[in-house]
Amino acid sequence: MPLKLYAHPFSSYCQKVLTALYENGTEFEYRKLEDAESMAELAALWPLRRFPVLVDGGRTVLEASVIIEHLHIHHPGPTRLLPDDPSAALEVRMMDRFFDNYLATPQQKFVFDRLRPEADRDAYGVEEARRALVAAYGWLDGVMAQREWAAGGSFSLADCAAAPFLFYADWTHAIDAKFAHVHAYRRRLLARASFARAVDEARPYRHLFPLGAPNRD
Ligand SMILES: N[C@@H](CCC(=O)N[C@@H](CS)C(=O)NCC(=O)O)C(=O)O
Repeated sequence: MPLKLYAHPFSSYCQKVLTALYENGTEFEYRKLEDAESMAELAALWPLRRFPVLVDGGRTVLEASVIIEHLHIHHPGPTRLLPDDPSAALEVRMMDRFFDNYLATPQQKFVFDRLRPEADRDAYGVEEARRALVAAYGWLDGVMAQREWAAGGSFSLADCAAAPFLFYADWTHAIDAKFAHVHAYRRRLLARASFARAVDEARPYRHLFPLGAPNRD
């Protein structure tokens, strides 16, 4: 039975999983959430309706990081997205948590705020998110001064997370030019074939970006 992925091409968390799937040429059935039928199936699987969701046989797997861990265990390929060494794997998971919690979460705050009715917007919360993003860019710049990929020398789960979150974070609150290591890392991620494919598949949806997609990348 093929893997089924419920996802939307423009979603950052979906691109995180798509990057992992493309990295290893893993076959799957793409249940695109722009189709009402796929959305109804997603709602039946996961009432919170957040995506991506993976179905592998009788098992429903939630959360992008856990989906990638599932792929690593049950559908491994040439790119080992988690190292065998438990201590090295901890570094990958720590960086993955950094990208989810301190890049994706504040970045989504801007986007979700813009989607609210104007009277319900949260200027204070958005300013907090902006400060968090700037602090995260600064911390990451120091880390990436020494590394090619997020957790060291090889592409991993953490890079699958970094790629879409840095991509959209720079659109949302531009990464200052002084963070040259973050910019160089973002360029390496954009040049990686697996992520470049996810970006290309999402091009037709750029008009959906509520903050106005810049004409680049
Ligand atoms: N913690 C979830 C987050 C997933 C998430 O936030 N997905 C967004 C799309 S990028 C979503 O489902 N948005 C729809 C909504 O919030 O209703 C994960 O790691 O997969």
